[in-house]
Amino acid sequence: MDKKEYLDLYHQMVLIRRVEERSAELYQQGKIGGFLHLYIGQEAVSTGLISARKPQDSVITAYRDHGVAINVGISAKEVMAELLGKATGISKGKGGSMHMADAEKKYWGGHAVVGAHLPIAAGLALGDQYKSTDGVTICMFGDGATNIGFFHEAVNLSKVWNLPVLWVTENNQYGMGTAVERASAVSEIIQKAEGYGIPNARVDGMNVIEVRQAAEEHLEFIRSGNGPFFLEAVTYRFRGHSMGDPERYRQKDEIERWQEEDPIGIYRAFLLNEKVATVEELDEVENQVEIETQEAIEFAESSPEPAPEELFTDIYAD
Ligand SMILES: Cc1ncc(C[n+]2csc(CCOP(=O)(O)OP(=O)(O)O)c2C)c(N)n1
Ligand SMILES: [Mg+2]
Repeated sequence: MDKKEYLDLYHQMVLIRRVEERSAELYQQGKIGGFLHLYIGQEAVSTGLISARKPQDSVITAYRDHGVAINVGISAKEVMAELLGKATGISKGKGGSMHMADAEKKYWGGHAVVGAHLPIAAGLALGDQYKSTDGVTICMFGDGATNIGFFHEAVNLSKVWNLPVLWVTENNQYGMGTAVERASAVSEIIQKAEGYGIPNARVDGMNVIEVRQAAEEHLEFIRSGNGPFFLEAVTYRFRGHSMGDPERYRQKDEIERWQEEDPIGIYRAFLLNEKVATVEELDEVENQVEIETQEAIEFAESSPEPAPEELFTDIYAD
C-alpha cells in the first residue's frame, strides 16, 4: 500500500467510530428510531476485509452494518440520513440502521434476521459462478449466527457446489447477551468450517493490517477457483449489543482489557512506529472526520422525510 491508502484506512476507521458515537447521542435524543447496533470496537474487521475487495466482489452483512456501509464507499451523509429515516438516506430512509444497501456498489445489506443473509450470499456466489465472472462474495456474520440452521445449510452447500464465497465470522465473544461458550458447542468457530471440509483460518480482528493481508490471500485463493474459504476474525464489541443493553452478562474489567486493544489505537501506533505518517498528519485526519461527521448530521437533520407514496415503491423488482 502507498501512504495514501494507509491513511485512507485510518480515515475510514475513525469515521466509522465518530459517526457511531454521534449516532448514539442522536438516538438518546430520540432522533433515531428502532434499533441501533454499533460496530465500535470491530472497525478493523470490515475495514481490512473491504479494502482487499475488487469492484466485482459482492458484500453482505448482518444488522451491524453502518461501518461496512462506510467501507464500501457510502458517504457519512447518506449513512446518517438513513439512520434518521430521511429521504436522502442510502435506502431512501425506508431501511434504517439495519438495512443499508447499495446495489451499484454490490453491497447487498444490512439484514436483521440472524443468519438469514447466508443463503443469500450463497445465491450471490452461485450467480457469479453461473455467469463465469471472477467476483467473490464476502459474507460477514456474528458468532451467534453460526448456531442457526441457515448457517449450516448455506456453508454446506457452498462446499458441495464449490461456490466463490468468503465466509467471515466476526467472533465478538457474544450473541445478544450470551457468551460464545454458552451457545456454541465449540468456542473456536473455525471448527465448524472443518466439519464441512472448508479451508479456514483465524485472524486478529483488532489488527486492520492482519485482516487485510488475510483477506487478500483468501480472496485470491477463492478467485482462482478453489471454492469457499472460512475466516474467523477474533474481535470485541465495546458497546452494548444495541442501545439500551444493561450489560449484566459481562464484567467491566473484561471490557477495559479489550479496550486496551482498541483497533484504532493499534493502527495509529503502527503508522507512527513504521513512520508511515506523523502525529500531525493523523491528527489532521481526525479533524477532517470531525468536520465530515458534523456536516453529515446537519445534512441528515435538514433533509426531508420520505413522502407517504414511498410506502408503495421499491417493494418488487421491475
Ligand atoms: C432468527 C433470529 N433469532 C433471534 C434474533 C434476535 N437477535 C438479534 S441479534 C442476536 C444475537 C446475534 O449474535 P451474533 O450473531 O454474534 O452477532 P453480534 O450481535 O454479536 O454482532 C439475536 C439472538 C434475530 N434477530 N433473528
Ligand atoms: Mg457476536
